Amino acid sequence: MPKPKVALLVGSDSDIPTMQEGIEILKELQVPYELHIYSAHRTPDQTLQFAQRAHQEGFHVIIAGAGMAAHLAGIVAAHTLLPVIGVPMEGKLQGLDSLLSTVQMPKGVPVGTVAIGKTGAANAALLAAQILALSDEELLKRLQVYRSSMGKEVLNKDKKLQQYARRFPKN
Ligand code: RP5
Repeated sequence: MPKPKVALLVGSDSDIPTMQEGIEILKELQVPYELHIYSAHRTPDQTLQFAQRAHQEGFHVIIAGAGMAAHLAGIVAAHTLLPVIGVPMEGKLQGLDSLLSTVQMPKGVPVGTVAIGKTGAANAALLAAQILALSDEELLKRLQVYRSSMGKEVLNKDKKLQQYARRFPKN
């Protein structure tokens, strides 16, 4: 098993069901990952240590998901030059609090922020895979399959819709 290049961090175990959406995609794309619970506020020292060591540990991308005053992605980004993808969790205020505290980074320390909740977790995983695919031809092929099967699914739905419309015309 190759060493994981994607680190998934969540601020609490309560964030894991949301992050699971991304985990499933990484599994499907055969991207090894490591999942950790690190909180910017409850375990600040361990969070910092992880961020500082992540590059030398062999990670290439970090996905960090947290809710409420979601400082996890930002604090990690401040301590590494690896790309950090922030996933705002949908805990309170429908996730708007997390979205703003993840996305509103000051100039100089970027956090690539995705959508709130499960959609964001899924897109974070895909984005991480796309970054890795820049130097992994096999992963690129798996991503191409993922994209085209997504397109086929939509076209199939449209086909069924058109069949239904023909069977039950409005007039
Ligand atoms: C944040 O506070 C976590 O990322 C989580 O989304 C939220 C609530 O945490 P718990 O109280 O459920 O542990 O730090």
